[in-house]
Amino acid sequence: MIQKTLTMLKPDTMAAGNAGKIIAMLESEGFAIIGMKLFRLTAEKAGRFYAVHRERPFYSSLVSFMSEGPVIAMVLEREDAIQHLRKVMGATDPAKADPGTIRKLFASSIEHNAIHGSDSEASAQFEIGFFFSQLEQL
Ligand code: 3AN
Repeated sequence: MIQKTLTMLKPDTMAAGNAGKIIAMLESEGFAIIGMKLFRLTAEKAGRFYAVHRERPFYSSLVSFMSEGPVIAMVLEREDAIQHLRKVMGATDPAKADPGTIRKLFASSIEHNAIHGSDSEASAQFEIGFFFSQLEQL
């Protein structure tokens, strides 16, 4: 099934100058980029984006990390986009990520883990709508 998913290149990726390499990997995996924006999240907006993690011990640290520098958000389209992006990203903790995955190659810790990808149809819908209007997607 052709699906859309939301990815974000996190502030660690932008600071390290790895955005281009990660975008090239996503394109070579067959994802079409159908929406793209570069911006800096406010702490308030990062907090709303990660509201599902509100009760987790790492929430405030995550919110401050995600608002410390620019991010690139993209809407990606592909067969089985949600699951395939999760596979290409690798495990949340780069120490547990498979060789060749984005997080194995570019993440430095479980928090500074380079890239975000929606984890379900419901979260993809919420996250795409959070950043992109209908008019901003092909
Ligand atoms: P994923 O990004 O693989 O979907 P989630 O949804 O469990 O992982 O976590 C969202 C984000 O919260 C992660 N990308 C990571 O930046 C941060 N995070 C998750 N678990 C931890 C943790 N144990 N300590 C610090 N940060 C964490």
